[in-house]
Parts: sequence; structure tokens; C-alpha cells
Amino acid sequence: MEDIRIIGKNCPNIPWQDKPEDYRYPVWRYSDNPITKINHTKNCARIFNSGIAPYKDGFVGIFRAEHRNGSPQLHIGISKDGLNWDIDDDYIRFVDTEGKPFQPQYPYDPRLVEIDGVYYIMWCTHFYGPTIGLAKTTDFKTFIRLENAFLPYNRNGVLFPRKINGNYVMLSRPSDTSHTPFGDVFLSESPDLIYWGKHRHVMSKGGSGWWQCLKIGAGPIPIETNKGWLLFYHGVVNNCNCFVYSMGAALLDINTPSNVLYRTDGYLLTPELPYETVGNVPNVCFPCAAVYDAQTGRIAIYYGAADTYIAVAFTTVSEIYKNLLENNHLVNGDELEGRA
Ligand code: BMA
Repeated sequence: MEDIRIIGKNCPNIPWQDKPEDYRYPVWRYSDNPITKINHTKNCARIFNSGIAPYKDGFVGIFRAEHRNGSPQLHIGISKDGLNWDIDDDYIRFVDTEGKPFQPQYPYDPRLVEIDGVYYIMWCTHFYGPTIGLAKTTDFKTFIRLENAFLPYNRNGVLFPRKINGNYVMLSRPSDTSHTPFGDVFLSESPDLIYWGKHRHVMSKGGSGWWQCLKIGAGPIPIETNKGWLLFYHGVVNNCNCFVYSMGAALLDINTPSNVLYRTDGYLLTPELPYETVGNVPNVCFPCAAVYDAQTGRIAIYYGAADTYIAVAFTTVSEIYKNLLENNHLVNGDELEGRA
């Protein structure tokens, strides 16, 4: 069997720790988690669910920071090692395509992707309810807000890192106004990041594992491999106390990414440690970013922990692929039902 490999850039300074020898699972945590603290800056009371990407000789982040009035804003941060972050105390000011100020209302859960030298930010924005906001920057100084991608209600908008068959492609999770108790992942295409169509269903909630029985949502930007797109996503179960957010992975067809090739059966990461189980919202692991090194196959995943901190977990593309092959959720091909 041919090995899986990442198709993309090398990142030799990727945050990394080897897997502990006695650890039996494919994703392991950074030993100094969490990497942000409560009241990280004067204005940023809690920083979690954030987009991070390699930039110049280090890393750049668009951080979801809740201010001391309880509302989120987006803040920029830079880091040499991807673990120690210098995060601006002031929030990002956006302009529209004509250069006039345009400030999104309570933006949250940003993702960050580079496509052909332009960095795009997707976040959950307010437009008569939650939907997907979009902006671009080339220098992390000027942030140009583009048209919202979708109608309300929607969350977890995640652009692929390149056009597929000539179009931009975005994953999203149609939802409702509040703490949505349902949700599947869909995909939409656009020639210009303005007009979206060719909507396709990608993955349903539920399946054989209770951990993802309520709703699911795309996480970090999909990683291109020679076997397909590697997607980390969150899955949610509602127990008698709360929603519990865990992380799984799927492999999507390279040319038709609405076609799910494999999907993990059990979760890869679930709240277990105090910074994940205790916080503003207990029991949340919410992955929003992953950086990789194509040469070694190393992947560092950034996830929001308990809506209070950012934490890091490590894996390799081979570990995840092996897990996907051995624990494939699609045993009965049930994802094929109802395909557009
Ligand atoms: C979701 C989003 C996330 C949050 C999660 C858990 O609906 O709002 O930002 O991390 O709930 O509270």
C-alpha cells in the first residue's frame, strides 16, 4: 500500500513534541497546554477557537478574544514558534472594498487560510442571525471585508486552501439562531467568492458513535494529501448536563470533496484534562486550525478548550490515515444516502 503524504509546503519550525512512548492513541497533547491564559491581555479576557497559519519565518493568528463585556472580537497575533504568542490588545478594524470602515458585529470562531498569496479569514458573523463572514488581507495591516458567503443561519465556514475544478470551495454547517441542536456539513462552490452555489451534502451528524450524534462542523482548513483532503472536524453529543465537543477526522475525495472516503469511528480528542473540562463552557475541544510540515507529515492542531483557552495537540498524517483505515465509520456506506 502506498504511503500517505501531505501535498503542501514544508514548515520545519512547526510546534512539535514526540508522542509519549506509553501513549496509545493517534493524537497527543502538548505538555505545556494551554498556550493562552485567562486575561491574556488587558482587553482579552478569554482567547479560544482561533485561526492560525505559517507566515514569514513564524506564524500568524486571528484570535477570537472575548472582551470584559463578554462579547467577542478578532485580534491579530504573531509568534516565532507557534506556541508563545504576542496578541494585540486592540481588535482588528476592517474596511469594505471601497476602503470605508466596516466592523462586523460580534465575530467569532475565525479560520485563516492562504490561497495564492492572499490570506482569507472566515468567521461566524452577525447578519440577522449567525452566518459566514469573509475578509482578506495580504499584509495583516489592512483587512478588507468581502460579501458574507451565505444567508443566515450558518456557522463553521471553512475554505479549502486552493480552487478545485476552477472554483473556490467552502464547507459550512447550516444552523439556527442559538446553541443549535442539529447540523450536518455541506459544501458550496464559488467562481469569485461572491456568488455561491453547487451546494452538496458532505457528512451527517450521528452514525455509530454517540460523540457526534447531535451536530458536526468542519474545523481547521483541510490538508491536501495524495489520498484526499484530510479534514478535522468537531462532533457534539448532548448529555444530561451539557453539550460535549470532541474532534474526529475524515478523508474527502480530492476532486469531489463532497465524497467522504473515510471517517473516524471513535473520537480522536475529547475533553479529559482540567483545561478542557473546566472553564467558561466546560467539556469543549473545538479545533479551528492545523499547521503541517509536508516533509515529515507532522501536524499541530490548535483547538479551543472549554471556551477559555487555546490548546495544541500533535499527530502525523500517517497516524491519522492508519486510524481512518482501521476505524472507518462508513462501514455500511450510510453517508451515500440523500446525496445531491
Ligand atoms: C458553539 C460555538 C463555539 C463554542 C461552542 C461551545 O456553538 O459558539 O464558539 O466553542 O459552541 O460553547
